[in-house]
Amino acid sequence: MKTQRVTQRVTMAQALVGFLKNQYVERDGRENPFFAGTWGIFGHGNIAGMGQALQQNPDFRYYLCRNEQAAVHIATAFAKARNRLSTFACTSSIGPGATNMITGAATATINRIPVLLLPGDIFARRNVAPVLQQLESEHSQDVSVNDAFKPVSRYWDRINRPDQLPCSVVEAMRVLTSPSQTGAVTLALPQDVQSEAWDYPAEMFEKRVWHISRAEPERALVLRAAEMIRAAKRPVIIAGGGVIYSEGTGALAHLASRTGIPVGETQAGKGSLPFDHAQNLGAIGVTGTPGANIAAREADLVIAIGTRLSDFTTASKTAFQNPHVRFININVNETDACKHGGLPVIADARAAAGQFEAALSGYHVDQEYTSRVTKWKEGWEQETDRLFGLRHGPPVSQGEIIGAVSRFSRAKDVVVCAAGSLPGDLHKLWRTRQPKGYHMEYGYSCMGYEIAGGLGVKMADPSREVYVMVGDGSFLMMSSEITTSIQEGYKLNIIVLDNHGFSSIGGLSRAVGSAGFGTDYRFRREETGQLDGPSVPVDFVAMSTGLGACAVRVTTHDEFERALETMRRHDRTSVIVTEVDKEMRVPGYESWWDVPISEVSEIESIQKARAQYEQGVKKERRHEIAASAR
Ligand SMILES: Cc1ncc(C[n+]2csc(CCOP(=O)(O)OP(=O)(O)O)c2C)c(N)n1
Ligand SMILES: [Mg+2]
Repeated sequence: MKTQRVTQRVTMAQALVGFLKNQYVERDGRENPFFAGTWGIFGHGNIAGMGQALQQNPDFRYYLCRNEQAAVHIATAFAKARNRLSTFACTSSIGPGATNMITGAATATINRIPVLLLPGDIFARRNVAPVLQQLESEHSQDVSVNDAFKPVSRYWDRINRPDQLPCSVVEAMRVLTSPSQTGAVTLALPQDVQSEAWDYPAEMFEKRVWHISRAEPERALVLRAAEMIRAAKRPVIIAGGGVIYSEGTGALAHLASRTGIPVGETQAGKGSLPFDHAQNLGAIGVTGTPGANIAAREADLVIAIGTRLSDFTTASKTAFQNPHVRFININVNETDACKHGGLPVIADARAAAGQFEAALSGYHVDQEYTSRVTKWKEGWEQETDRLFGLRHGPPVSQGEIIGAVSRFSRAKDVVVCAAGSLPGDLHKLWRTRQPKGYHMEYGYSCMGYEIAGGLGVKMADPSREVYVMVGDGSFLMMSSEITTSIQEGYKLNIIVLDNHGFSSIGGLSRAVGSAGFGTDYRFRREETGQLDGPSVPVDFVAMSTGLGACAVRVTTHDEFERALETMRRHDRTSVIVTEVDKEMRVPGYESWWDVPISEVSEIESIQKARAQYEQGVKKERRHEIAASAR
């Protein structure tokens, strides 16, 4: 019997769009399209290829943004809010449009969030080179700016011939839908090839469903881990983003309640438990609560679930000071699972939490530990109330603004943030009531993520109010997607906390003995030649209204609360600008962060800071070579 191979003669770009719109994912029997469309900006490097393909596929929606970096942040935030079960593609022209996406790619990859990047590229045909915006190289015709995506992508390919596409898109989907490998995937699309036609196999355009697996933990390791836990006196759980992405928050809540093991949350893991869960000690690490950090310091066993154990979580490896501390790492990713010489349980967080609970039946931490956990929690609630209750200034304190938003927002609402002093304060203070209520990009802590990210979060679930909390520095870096939110009809609630510069890095500068050098937005003074004049005035209200939002400036706490009420009634993106007192900080609690200080300096404050620093470094531990779990 003869079988006829069915093909469709379409361009490479048309084939790509035709393929992408038919990709679905399924987890636990729930199925959805993987791509919600494409973000981008057209230029000569994609308008005739990708642009034309998108034009003839209106069911694969094209979204026009203001900055390609923002496009990637929108896609990343959307995917993070959807627990990595759907995302966007991002198309750009060649050259600057493409390289604008590199920061976004790094943000996505570091946070382990899937995004598909489709930068235009130089002619594969070569004969007309150098084309506009082409980076020429003397030693190779096969180099373009898109090579710079390689280290920040989990998969990278350049489609130099149309018939390469089928192999490449399948690899791209494999990586994007892999819980352990996911991140930015880059397919560089030479401008000429995008428009070239080929006879693509028709199967390429059929619906395809990618199963997203839940890796079960190995039985022997569960039993070994259970033995370690039963032998432990002071175990502590660290909950990372993996708990939330795997929808394992309920399973973790059971495990913690049944065993009494307290839980500290990382930035990505905040919301793993409701803030008032009896075992939730809140934030852990550099920006942690006293309870979580003391529990970590004394712990003889750390059960890390779905976390990369970054320096903010481990307080630069000073967080765990018990000389006998051992680690159990539950993670889909082998590298993470093997960190700190831990027992590597390579598994989905939800699957593993369930199995751990079963293997630990009858086990509970002792009464003394339980009452300490209760005391820590009570102490922390009081401290939070104190900071929320401050009636400082004006200028008001950042803590009381967080308090006002936290009280005003509903359980379902989402707070979005990324860089500056807000992430630390929010990590400590925000009272998360639902797993997706706290959206912090703190893998890359990328200034400029906030508003773009807020838009991605809103698109992921328009029924939730999104509160974007953003510093003046981040706002000045990238506020342009306010206009995009207006264009698309997605309302954002944006709160700009203006302290005329960098509270975070300014504070750090003081802590390292450098007196805030270069961290304030001030005029340059002729007498000193330095940026130590009066503050440079910026009208954030005018900026916001100029971009199409409603906006108001407030001064007092009461005005701020009233503005929140008014904001709720607005039907489009709305901005409240408030000055905050840079010096009225939320303190740090029982933690440390390694920021190396000049070993030699003429300045006395630096010498002092260095001496203190050397004491701090001495506390750093080398868990990875302790091999205690083996
Ligand atoms: C793109 C980018 N550039 C630089 C930094 C380093 N950085 C971290 S926080 C910060 C200052 C942020 O200022 P602002 O948004 O006003 O927040 P504040 O520190 O005042 O709370 C800087 C420069 C960064 N995280 N991201
Ligand atoms: Mg600031």
